[in-house]
Amino acid sequence: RAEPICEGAIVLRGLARESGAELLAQIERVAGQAPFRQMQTPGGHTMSVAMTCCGDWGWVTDAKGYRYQQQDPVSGAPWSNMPALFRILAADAALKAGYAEFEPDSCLINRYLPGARMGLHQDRNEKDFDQPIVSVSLGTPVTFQFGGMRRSDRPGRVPLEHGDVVVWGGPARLRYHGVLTLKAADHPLTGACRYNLTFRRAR
Ligand code: MD3
Ligand code: FE
Repeated sequence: RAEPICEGAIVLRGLARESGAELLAQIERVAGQAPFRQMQTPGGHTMSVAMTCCGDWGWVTDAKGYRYQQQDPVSGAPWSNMPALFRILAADAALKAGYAEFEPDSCLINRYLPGARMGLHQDRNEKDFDQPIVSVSLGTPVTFQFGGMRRSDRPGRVPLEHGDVVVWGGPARLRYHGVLTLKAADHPLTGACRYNLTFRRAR
């Protein structure tokens, strides 16, 4: 059920599985307000992953850089509220990993189609690195990569499936990580898609 990945990181296998259908219904609601879009990196590349956000602060990237902001840059409107189910799931996972009272103010929703990937990077746009990050995988399986504190550290691999939840904190919080290219597959709830919910305390 709970598998340590490295110091400070733990996978809670299947924790979100039974809420999968309701989580997907909420993703559709959020995407109705702020449709999935492939954003531009500061280097001018289009991300292969499509993203949307909910909560007080949404993570965005464009030519000006990576940042959190309260308005959707596409519509200018605020992001939609974080669904109660999202907040409860994130807090429950964090508690199980030893972090009491995790109150995320940001949920980034990543959508991977076959061929999409996320290269090794650090999550460092948040204010307080003592706050953990909770990640929920839905849909088709993928191989997750976690490296060290330097991009050049050779990464380890963890398979992540529908319903798996990972909590990263403490000494793992600033590790490099990424997602290998999504393979073609079929999931009864999502078809060919993989979704990842990333819960963070931005401010
Ligand atoms: C390991 N997303 O959006 S979240 C991201 O599956 C991102 O979409 C991945 O990385 C995805 O930034 C995985 C898992 C994650 C998040 C933060 C971490 C892993 C982490 C911070 C440190 C180490
Ligand atoms: Fe990340």
